[in-house]
Amino acid sequence: KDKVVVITGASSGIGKATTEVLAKAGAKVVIGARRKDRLAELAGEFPAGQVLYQVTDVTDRQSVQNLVDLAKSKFGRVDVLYNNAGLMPISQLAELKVAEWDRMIDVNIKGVLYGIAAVLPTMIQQKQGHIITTDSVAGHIVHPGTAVYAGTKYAIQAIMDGLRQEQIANHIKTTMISPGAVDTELYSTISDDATRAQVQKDEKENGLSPIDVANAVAYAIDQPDKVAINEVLLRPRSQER
Ligand code: NJP
Repeated sequence: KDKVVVITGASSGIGKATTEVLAKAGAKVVIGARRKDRLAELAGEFPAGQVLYQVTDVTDRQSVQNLVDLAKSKFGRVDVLYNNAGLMPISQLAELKVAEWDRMIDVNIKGVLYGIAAVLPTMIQQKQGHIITTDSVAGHIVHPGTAVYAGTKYAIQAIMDGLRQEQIANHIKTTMISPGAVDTELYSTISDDATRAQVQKDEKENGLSPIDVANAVAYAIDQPDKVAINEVLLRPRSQER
């Protein structure tokens, strides 16, 4: 209940909801994203000093390190890192939206690796820790248009399972949270107007609430020391694939 948790991508959607669920349960939470106003507003929902924020760009290794260092300097340790920041500018490969491919790789893969790099020495020294990442149903299934997005989430499956195996001796747990559609602002990163409108409509009408996903994160964190929840895959009941 009094764990120290660092969350990236906490300015909206799943990261914001997770901050609220964990802080209400008593955790000390250090939140990062690029939009300062959103972070400040979220931190302001809680007693002073319980939720700290820092503007963070996960594509910048030093920026992620600074976020983790803030948690260490204010609270003395880091129990959980939740690598949640991500984007989903989906398109067919033949459209050659190469800048968007680069961006997804930078945020969804390299951002997660920078989080791992920022926290791993501390967790190894503590001989205790928990690294969580928002993966996706797209880490298991690809559709036309989702090749690169799914590719980033498949990559995270490999990285997180490698991390799990390497860090068993140091008592570091790993969890992938893999949702289907969730009603968040993720659609806003899609550049094609018709696709963006369709995804927004689907997520609003059929998607999980961000709180549903946050509850899965809390479940993984709340387990006894011996129990590692390595993945939670949750879909809206109506979602087929
Ligand atoms: O989306 P959204 P979600 N540096 O757009 C941040 C996965 N997922 O909550 O920087 C730092 O509301 C951005 O903050 P800001 C998805 O792949 C979702 O749905 O201020 N932060 C915001 O806080 C992703 O990994 C669905 O713009 C950066 C957050 O990321 C995770 O869920 C389904 C950043 C995005 O919040 C959270 O996304 C699924 C950067 N460079 C997986 N760039 C779904 N919604 O349906 C972005 O399977 N952020």
